Amino acid sequence: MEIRMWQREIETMQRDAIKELQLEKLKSMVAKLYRDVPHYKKKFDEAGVSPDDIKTLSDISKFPFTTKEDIRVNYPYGLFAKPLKEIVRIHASSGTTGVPTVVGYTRNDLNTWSDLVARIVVAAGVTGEDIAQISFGYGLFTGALGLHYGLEKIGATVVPVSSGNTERQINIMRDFGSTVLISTPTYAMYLAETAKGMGLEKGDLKLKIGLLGSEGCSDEFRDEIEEKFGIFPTDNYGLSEIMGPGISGECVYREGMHIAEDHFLAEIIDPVTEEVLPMGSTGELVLSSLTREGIPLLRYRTKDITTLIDEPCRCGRTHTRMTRTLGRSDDMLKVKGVNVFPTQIESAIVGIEGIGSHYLLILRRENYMDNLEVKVELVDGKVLESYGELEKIQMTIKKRLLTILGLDAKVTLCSPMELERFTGKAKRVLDLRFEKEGGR
Ligand code: DLL
Repeated sequence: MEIRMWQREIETMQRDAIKELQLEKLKSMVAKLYRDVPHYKKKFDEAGVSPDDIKTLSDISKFPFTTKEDIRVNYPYGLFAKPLKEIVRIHASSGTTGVPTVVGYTRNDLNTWSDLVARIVVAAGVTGEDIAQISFGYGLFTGALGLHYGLEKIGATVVPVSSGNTERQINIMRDFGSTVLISTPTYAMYLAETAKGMGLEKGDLKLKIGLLGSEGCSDEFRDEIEEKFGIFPTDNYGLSEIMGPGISGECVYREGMHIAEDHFLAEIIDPVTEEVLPMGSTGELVLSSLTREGIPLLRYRTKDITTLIDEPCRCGRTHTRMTRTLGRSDDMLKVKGVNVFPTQIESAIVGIEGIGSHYLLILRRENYMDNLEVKVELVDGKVLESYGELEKIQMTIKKRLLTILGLDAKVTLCSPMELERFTGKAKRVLDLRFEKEGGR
């Protein structure tokens, strides 16, 4: 099979050459941050480090981390390394708490960004012949516009539908002959259900590939999308602070997401001790910008838990890969002493016969103990009338959670389509532990 690549020479560079390139760029980036961004000058001075301290790549560990909070306290433009005159695009991530994190792109940043997105879409198997339906929300969110320009760059036909209006999405998909879907995995699942509800069979749509990113999902959830929609789903990762989509993406072998190492330096740290972990360890991904002009960040703590893979991939690409993320360190649930990520619960329940793929995890504190309720939908609402059947399904789920994760949870089965659907990133955890009595 011929493996297509967008920038073959860079994507297949020898590892030594990549590291050499990274060191050279890191040195000039650290010098630039010290010179142009007062926040970094202050932080470096406080930590007693200077640009001259970067002699090898691992010297980066002497430098302080950057967090979302650093971006927030510098709201809106305090961390920009270029005057606004040179900034040609602003994006922002609302987050769940208060002040948005604002990021700026220079013209060069936008060119780099579209090349990096072009790399991941080509890696996923998209070509200039494809019709790509973008079902991410257009706006300050980086997902839609990020994918948009990368797909246009490779010559695909872009259909910028944006998110929502789900039946209309399906009509467009059918009438325009969309072959690639760009959305979150959650929305892809919702679209698949809607298509089925509208009486469409797999063959009625021309969809082939799903570029599903912006949130994690389990392999089981993804297999269900593949099965229901008849598409080949691939994962791609990014975050607005660093660039948006295009930081890493899977190739057709789906054995980890290729990180664009000529633009980003990746480290894995222990999220608690903040110590850098050796290659192959699982921990928090920390990313440094090597080329960003608008808002370069050094050692940005992503909170995403993953593992780096150093060996070249079967596809011939040589840049380090990251495994699909397990979740965010701040999403980890602690239930009666068991630490668990929502995706692990998803893995254990999706695919069980008789239940759907949407779920809600509700945490409550009762008698000073954390209790977890797992709400899942039945595929067939009639089961609700048969107590015996209901109990059987409930027990299967309970047992799986206990044997696979050691988790003792209350399982509630609901009618089909009862749980909320999402057109972007899903919110599957409802934490009521710190609410006053009388809350839901
Ligand atoms: O979600 C950028 C993006 C858009 C990536 C479209 C891919 C496709 P933010 O809204 O800033 O940016 O959210 C970033 O989302 O730190 C992860 O926790 C999560 N995330 C993004 N992609 C993935 C993924 C975009 N493939 C935050 N798997 C990140 C798991 C992901 N989590």
